[in-house]
Amino acid sequence: MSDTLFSKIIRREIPADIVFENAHVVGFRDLNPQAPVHVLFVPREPVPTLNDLRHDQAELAGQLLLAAAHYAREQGFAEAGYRTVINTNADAGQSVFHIHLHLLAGRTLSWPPG
Ligand code: DGP
Repeated sequence: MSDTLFSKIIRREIPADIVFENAHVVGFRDLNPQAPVHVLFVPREPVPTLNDLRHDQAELAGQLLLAAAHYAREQGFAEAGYRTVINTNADAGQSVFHIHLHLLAGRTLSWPPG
């Protein structure tokens, strides 16, 4: 499996503002934030896209969601609300092929998204 920018962030080979870490997931601030809070939650295991996630990796998806919810509670915006997004491939604008969950918060988020 190819190495990604996000694997390098996880290994601390390139800098990032890491705000969450556990055995399964690392969370760091997006370089190009789309909301006052914009954190990317990335599994340590480098799955390229949601299409590549296997059934035996189902726990990985759960860990991403649980990490985001934990962070939202810890930071105090869980009740106000937040959005979680996984972009997959070209039509969704995926640019880094290491699956990641965007967490956006800190403003009212419109729907439908662009
Ligand atoms: P996506 O479009 O879903 O693949 O989102 C990739 C996000 O990654 C995008 O919002 C910008 C962010 N990003 C790209 N390069 C870097 C980087 O080097 N550091 C950080 N912190 N974020 C990055």
